[in-house]
Amino acid sequence: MVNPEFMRRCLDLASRGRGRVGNGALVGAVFVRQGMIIAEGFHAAYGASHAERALLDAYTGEILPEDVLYVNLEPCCHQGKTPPCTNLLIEKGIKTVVYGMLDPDPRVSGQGVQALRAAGINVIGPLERALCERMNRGFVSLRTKGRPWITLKQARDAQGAISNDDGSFKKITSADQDAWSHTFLRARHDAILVGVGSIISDNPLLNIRFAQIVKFSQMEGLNEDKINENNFINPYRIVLDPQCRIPMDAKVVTDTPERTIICFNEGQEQDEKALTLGGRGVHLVSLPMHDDAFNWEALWRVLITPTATFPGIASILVEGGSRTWKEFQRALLVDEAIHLVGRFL
Ligand code: AOF
Ligand code: ZN
Repeated sequence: MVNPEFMRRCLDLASRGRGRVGNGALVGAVFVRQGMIIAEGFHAAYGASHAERALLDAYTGEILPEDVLYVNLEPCCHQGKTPPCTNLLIEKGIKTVVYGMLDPDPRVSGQGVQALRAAGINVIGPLERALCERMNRGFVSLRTKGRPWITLKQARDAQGAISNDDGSFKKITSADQDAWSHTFLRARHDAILVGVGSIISDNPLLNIRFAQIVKFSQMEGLNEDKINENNFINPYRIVLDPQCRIPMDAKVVTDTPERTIICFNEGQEQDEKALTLGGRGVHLVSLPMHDDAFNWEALWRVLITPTATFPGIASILVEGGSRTWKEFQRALLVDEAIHLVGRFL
């Protein structure tokens, strides 16, 4: 009676919110009648309608007793930035709901399913739970650990070197590996984090220019005019720079500076350089340090808390260099580590 294909379609739709939902969940929903999808919706941006509401705002047709709503996250039952989805589903007369995973948010966590069942709705799930949890690993990490999901990415040549002997930049990965890591690593995290040493030696752009992502418009033959050309958002860049050493002409503070977050030791706020960077739109975060390391808890608080100009983040790709990797490993802050081995000699 249930079809996992429909849950996977929910996940496809959910992924369209990547980079936009901030500290919220990636959620897609489909409405199925007689084995065919007749309406779709997704959580498009921080503060926007939840997936179920987006779907039901767009679908104004009849709702029949045999229709089934699929959604990859348990429908919420709390008043947040938007009203509870459970009330909406009940009011609309939907009789069957299939969900992918329970919502780890303590305001929901099972109570959404309970509310639907109490109203006589047939609730089925979890379905494709592992895939659903993988898609929302950042959101789950925020709600259960109070910090973003952290992936460590390291690139080394065949001998294990990460730079030339004098510490200068060495191109390690091939074009294919770059395309892969932009597509599957960078484009799937909300932020890319590096130490200022990497900025000084490599002057990287830290964006997803090599990502091989099919535009939604190409996938579905939609009218290009209706598609915002910013379908794919570059991740934020986070630079750990205790003493504010970043060069003023570094690419990360000249190209889209509003996508860059610089973290420095407390007391640098009035530094002339910091003020200039702030004037360009760079986000500045001053943090307490202990033993040469940032107070991570203080950093997480800033990064997961939305403001008027920043929706919060749920996942970080740590790209280096070696000192930064070591700090994350020492602080037990690694959820996943990816090793790319370059073929150049
Ligand atoms: C759903 N469908 O599409 C999403 C849900 O501040 P709010 O109102 O956006 O609420 C955020 C919480 O709502 C979030 O922590 C999660 O529990 C749920 N997100 N729920 O039914 C959705 N995005
Ligand atoms: Zn909701």
